[in-house]
Amino acid sequence: MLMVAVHISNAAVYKVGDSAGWTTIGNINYKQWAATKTFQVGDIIHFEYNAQFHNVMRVTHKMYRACNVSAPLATYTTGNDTIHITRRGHHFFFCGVPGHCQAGQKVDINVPRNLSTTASTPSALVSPLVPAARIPTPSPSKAVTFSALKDGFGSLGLMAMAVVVLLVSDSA
Ligand SMILES: [Cu+2]
Repeated sequence: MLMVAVHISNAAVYKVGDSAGWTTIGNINYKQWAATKTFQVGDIIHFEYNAQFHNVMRVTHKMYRACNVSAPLATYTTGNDTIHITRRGHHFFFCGVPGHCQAGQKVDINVPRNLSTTASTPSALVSPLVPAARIPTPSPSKAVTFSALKDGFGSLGLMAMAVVVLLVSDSA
């Protein structure tokens, strides 16, 4: 449950093309646009465009490279589409109107697979040198140790430890 909260707090909304939006006008370099962003799971990709002239198709890498509009994985046509990023890896989109993909109206939203989602957490807390198995787990036989820990670290320290346990198990 804590992880969900962490992800929501880190989620961002990215408007593709920024103020220009999703268009063929102005030769916007969507590759450059995407390269300046650090996408994460939980983020929202917002395509804003004139639905009379454009659309959004999510496609495979092969279709993306070839601008092949014949079998999109998904098609969005409202002109105000929000797409939730729910997993890591590449997410390929282009405009399915003939000629638009070839003209550069295509974008690859890449959520790095090994990106730490804990950039805002002090690095000492997420050191990969601490194996998850060696973090003490509370059990009846260790109740004394555990309460001593609690007294030593205070509730904030315990919360931080809980976060570490969750993060380590998440990235494993
Ligand atoms: Cu278009």
